[in-house]
Amino acid sequence: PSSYKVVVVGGGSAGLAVASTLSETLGKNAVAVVEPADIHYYQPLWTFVGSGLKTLDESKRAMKEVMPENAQWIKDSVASFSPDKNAVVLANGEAITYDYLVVAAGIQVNWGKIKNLPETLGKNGVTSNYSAQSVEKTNEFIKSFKGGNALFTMPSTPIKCAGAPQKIMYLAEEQWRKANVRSQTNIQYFTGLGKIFAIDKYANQLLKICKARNLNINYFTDLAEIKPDTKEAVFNVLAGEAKGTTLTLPYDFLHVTPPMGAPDFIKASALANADGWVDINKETLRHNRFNNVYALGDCSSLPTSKTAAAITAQSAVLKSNLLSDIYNENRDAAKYDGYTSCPLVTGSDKLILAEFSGYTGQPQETFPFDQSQERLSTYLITKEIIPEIYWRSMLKGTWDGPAKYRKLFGTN
Ligand code: FAD
Ligand code: UQ1
Repeated sequence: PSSYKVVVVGGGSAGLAVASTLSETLGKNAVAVVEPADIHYYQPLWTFVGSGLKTLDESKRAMKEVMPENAQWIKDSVASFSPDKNAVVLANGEAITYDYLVVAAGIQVNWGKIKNLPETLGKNGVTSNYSAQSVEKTNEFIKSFKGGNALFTMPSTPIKCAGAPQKIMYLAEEQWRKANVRSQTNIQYFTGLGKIFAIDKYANQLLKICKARNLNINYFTDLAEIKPDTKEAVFNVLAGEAKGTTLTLPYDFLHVTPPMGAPDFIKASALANADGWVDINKETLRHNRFNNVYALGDCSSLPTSKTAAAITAQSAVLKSNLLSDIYNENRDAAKYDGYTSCPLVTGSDKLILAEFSGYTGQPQETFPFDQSQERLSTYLITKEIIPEIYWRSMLKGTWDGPAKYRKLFGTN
């Protein structure tokens, strides 16, 4: 068929969490998922893959294995939206119509915005955990590192998992200490932003760790270019006295977090806000202009940090409001509070589990202890238990995030 009750754009973490419940509730072939990829990745595992604590295989499943049974998988990408006609146009030119649209296409990683990055990635010490193609190289380059300058970058744009650019630094530093190359290694973190982490409670702990472990932080510096011949990284200085100048540093190891942004096909559409994200109400997740359109996850305008953890709470709200539309129930009753989480791995046996609302800036911790302290328990939960929750429950539409445990533990 070319017409569906609900069309979901994207079969990533957000798309499948929503499509599973909707297709189960609405019955066979009422829901279509437009997704071009053969493989679904649990990207949060990539920090562990990059440091050799998990394998890339453990982060992937065949798309056909995770696609909900009752949903129709349309294996193509959406090229454009026609929300006035309730239609999406596929790359093959075909139009698909819907009663309701859910946009869950993720964030676009703009590799090409760093000069020479596409050509140098995966070679001579240049790597990134932000791609399935290069994440194993991170581990390879960490293991073969013999000392020198190790640089880790974080761009000034919004990114997915704002903690990931520094998590890999902590894990690399630990390995270099254990391999006795730490004393001949200079580790530098370059962030395009003015803070190490948005929420002070966690930022304060991270700053202490950086100080204790001699990790040097450079603020308002944005990677612009890689010079592979001389093994140098060029940064734009964004603030301070040197604002407008560049800074060039030699590297022996370079972990890049590329700039990211709204996907081009969304940016070019009537669904976008001025920054290119799908323009939705931050509480109801309903589009601000098209009533039968919803969005969630990394491609949305939701002003909170972009994580799979955030999607656990967002997906519950979206499904509730969309099903209320279909069944003519109380409109927009469910509301998203901005919950998000960032498990900040600081070593192979410890982690700071940041949980907070991006709307209030306040911590929203699940467990009845101070999660800003490095702990083995939260490390093991993140590495072993949350991935199981993801595959067995979140992708099946039955995990609404830890809010009910906050009630149970009395932590909310
Ligand atoms: P995605 O899961 O990226 O899925 C988007 C899907 O849309 C993809 O399958 C893609 O193929 C598809 N798509 C794209 N364009 C089109 C199109 N034109 N038409 C149709 N389909 C399209 N989150 C955490 O919660 N905790 C963590 O510890 C954590 N660590 C991370 C570490 C790394 C290194 C990375 C890269 C991410 C991490 N994240 C973490 C973030 C998390 O992976 C994302 O926030 C989450 O996957 C977002 O889900 P999504 O569905 O919005 O996007
Ligand atoms: C979570 O629910 C989730 O999704 C499955 C994540 O995605 C990777 C997370 O990182 C976190 C922290 C949560 C929250 C769950 C608990 C038990 C605190």
